[in-house]
Amino acid sequence: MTATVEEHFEATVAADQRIEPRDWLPDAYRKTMIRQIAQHAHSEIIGMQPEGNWITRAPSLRRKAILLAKVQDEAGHGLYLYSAAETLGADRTELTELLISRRQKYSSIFNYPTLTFADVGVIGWLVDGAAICNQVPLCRSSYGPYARAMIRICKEESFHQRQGYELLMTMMRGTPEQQAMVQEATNRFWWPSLMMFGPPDGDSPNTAQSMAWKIKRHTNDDLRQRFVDMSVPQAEALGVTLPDPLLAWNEDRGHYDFGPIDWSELKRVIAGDGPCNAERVERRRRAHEDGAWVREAASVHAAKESER
Ligand code: FAQ
Repeated sequence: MTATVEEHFEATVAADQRIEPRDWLPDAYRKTMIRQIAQHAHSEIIGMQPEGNWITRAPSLRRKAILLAKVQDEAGHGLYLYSAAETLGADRTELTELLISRRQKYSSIFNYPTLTFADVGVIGWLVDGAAICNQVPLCRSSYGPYARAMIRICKEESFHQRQGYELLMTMMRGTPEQQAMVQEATNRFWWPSLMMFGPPDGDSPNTAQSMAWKIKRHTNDDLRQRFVDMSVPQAEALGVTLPDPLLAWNEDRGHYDFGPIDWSELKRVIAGDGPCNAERVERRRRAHEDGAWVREAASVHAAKESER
């Protein structure tokens, strides 16, 4: 007896194989996948802005070249992810419209300002560190084009994390003022980095279904704990203090305990009321409008080419 398309889908997920664009998939799976990939793509594109703020003010040619390369990688990740969303039938122009009209989300972390050059290092260390922690398991996500995109993206994120950590190591070997800048940037980014993993499991409406479909491989809280465990020894090696007096090794659990997260702050930032939400979206909208002539010219050129 031949399997129905539904049975084929269920069997593929159960066998830990990949769902591909040509396969039948439930509407709700498609919707969830488009939502997650689009939010991820938007995060990469909006995520260029906080660090982009420092390209013209990098303290040396070497730091400028590194930062330029990193921000370009983020653009590449965004485009790569929009392509993955297109394999599900999403339209890239529509996704951009949804972003700039604030009907689709992007990561809360990019709504915080970058006040000093130490922020560039701390974003690499903590924000890219959190991104890697979250995204390495997504290399085994059930949707093939997304899982494959994650492999390449994670390789580049590892370079991003290292460049941030190396920058901070250099600053920590510098003057007391430079050391203070690193500590102050760490203080500002620590809690928002923990929020990147999403709401606590009990308040995460999407986790159960996404885990059942093997879109997500771990819960938000599990990944957050993994990130804390990973970051504490890195902070010690660096010589900075993480801004949490309750952070302590728990022998019984085999993990670090940490203090309560201010979930009202995450809710506020996701709802659009973070320190830089308006500025980030407005800048993206302006860039999209300024680029309209390029898209028009490219379409006219493509039409002429196909006529020939
Ligand atoms: N910010 O039910 P859940 C990067 C939303 S890394 C904003 O738990 P889910 C690299 C969530 O979407 C950052 N919204 O949802 C880089 C959902 O919204 P809904 C991007 C958040 O999907 C580094 C609602 O709350 N990484 O860009 C946040 O199961 C440096 C309920 O939450 C990814 O996107 C948040 N922090 O789990 C670039 C990774 N948390 O239903 C530049 C892929 C939750 O209203 C510089 N995504 N929400 O649409 C994921 O792994 C998941 O989507 C989670 C959320 C874990 C983010």
